[in-house]
Amino acid sequence: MPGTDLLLVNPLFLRDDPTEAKLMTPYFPLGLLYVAAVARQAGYAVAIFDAMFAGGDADFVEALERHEPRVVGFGVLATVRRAALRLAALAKSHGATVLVGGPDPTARPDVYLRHQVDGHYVCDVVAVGEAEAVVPELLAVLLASESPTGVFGGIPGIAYRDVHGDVVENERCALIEAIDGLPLPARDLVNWDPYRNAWRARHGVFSMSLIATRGCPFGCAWCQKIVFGRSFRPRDPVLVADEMRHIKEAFAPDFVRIVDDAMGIRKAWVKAWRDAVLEKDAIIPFECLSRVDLLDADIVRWLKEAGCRRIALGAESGSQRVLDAMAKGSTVAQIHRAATLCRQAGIETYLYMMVGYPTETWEDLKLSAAMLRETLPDQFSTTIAYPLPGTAFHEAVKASLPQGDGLVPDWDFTAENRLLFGRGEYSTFFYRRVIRWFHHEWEDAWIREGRPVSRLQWVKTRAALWRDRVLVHLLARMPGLGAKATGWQPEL
Ligand code: B12
Repeated sequence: MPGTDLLLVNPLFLRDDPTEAKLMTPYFPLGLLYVAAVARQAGYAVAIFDAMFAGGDADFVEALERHEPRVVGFGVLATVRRAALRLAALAKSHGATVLVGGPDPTARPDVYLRHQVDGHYVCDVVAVGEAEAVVPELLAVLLASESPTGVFGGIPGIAYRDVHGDVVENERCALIEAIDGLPLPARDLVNWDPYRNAWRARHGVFSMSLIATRGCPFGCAWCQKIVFGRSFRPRDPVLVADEMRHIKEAFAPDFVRIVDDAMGIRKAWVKAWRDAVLEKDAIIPFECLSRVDLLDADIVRWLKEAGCRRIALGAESGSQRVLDAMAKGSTVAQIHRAATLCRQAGIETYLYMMVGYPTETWEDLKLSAAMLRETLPDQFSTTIAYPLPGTAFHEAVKASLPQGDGLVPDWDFTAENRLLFGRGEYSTFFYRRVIRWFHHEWEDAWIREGRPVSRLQWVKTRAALWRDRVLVHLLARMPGLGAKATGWQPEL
């Protein structure tokens, strides 16, 4: 499609991200599909370059040559910033105007706007926050001008360099209240075959994503709410059911991930949505995220009736003291209760755990391990706390850093948070061992609960558990071990 107005890019190369490649649960980012949909609705020719299964940068160059886009737009999370900036330089060298958006550029537009390759800037403009409000107007201006300099003055919701090269952030657009008026994500622009194949080969099911409500009013100190704010904006539950019906007919996924920050914020909404899904025969087995303090027997039952197979819960820690330090607003008792409610309803639980949050001690980690043994989630994952800009956690970490060394933590790979902002007692190495230890405690607890395993597997798990127990106990007594090994990366 030569002469494409807007080429939208998902810059996540699975081949370059060992964590994502191992998980193999690829989702095409919904945000980009919303941007594509509004741009198309406004009459622009839109195409997509998806790095997910691409072989490398040469594929992107080929896409640039095929589409000859006037504007190239990147949707960026912190984990793919490097790749996005690398591809942005290629887009620029092909004469395109470069637009970036998504949570990371929203949180730190200056990092993108100041980034140079061979003395040339690679990003022209950042869309800050929810981009549906700004993209049509911005495209009109960009496509009407020869050069992207000096044309941004009156456009809200963007950041750019002014004629002096200074970064300017215009007033933000208000959060979109009329979200039911937005077009459906432009899923038809994506080639789903490699997604379907990868999912089915690894997991036996193909999963797609959708969003039913935007935002979360809770205030966890580490959560970056830079795009949706502390808002809660549910879509009309009937329209969500319509979208599910459409997805079912058009793409036939075996599973859906509802990416809302927290299901169950408004109880009546869940009931209305469950009714609509049943009425429209729109059931697709799904998983969603929630908070342990939001679930009750009604909500869990309605979710089950609407097709829910798994609920991911932000448990984070088995220590009330740590939960309070995170401003989590929930209790350890509620974690136990939520796990029991889900089990009784026949819904799997997936717990998100976090280690390394400031003030966490060895005693707290032991409480987390015990909580995993007692609640027995069907799955769980543990991340090492990472301070995202725009969060209270980030502010606290920044304040505790030695001033003036010009170095900040960086995040090259998902969950491989090599941060580890020299604030705590323990090193990344220690926390990585803790993560393995948690895993073996949990595995052992399941075996004791009666999960059938071979004799060999049982011996292996016991051996790994005792090795990890000894190791983490020893490391816990040697604070600082390995701390220097992680180091700091200069800011891009
Ligand atoms: C679903 C989800 C996932 C899924 C799927 C991601 C995907 N590819 O779809 C999975 C589980 C894989 C995942 C993984 C991770 N995630 Co995640 N995830 C989410 C979640 C819950 C929803 C994302 C979503 O679809 N939102 C709905 C869309 C409509 O919103 P949006 O993406 O923000 O898009 C809007 C704007 O940002 C903007 N926009 C977006 N793209 C573009 C592009 C252009 C050109 C423009 C102009 C505008 C624009 O306009 C969009 C429409 O309004 C968000 C939280 C949230 N509320 O958004 C976290 C979130 C995006 N994830 C986050 C994190 C930290 C991660 C992980 C690093 C976690 C980890 N430790 O492993 C990994 C990284 C994965 C990777 N390598 O890329 C952070 C991002 C922080 C950051 N600054 O980068 C978030 C914000 C959570 C949080 N509150 O802290 N995630």
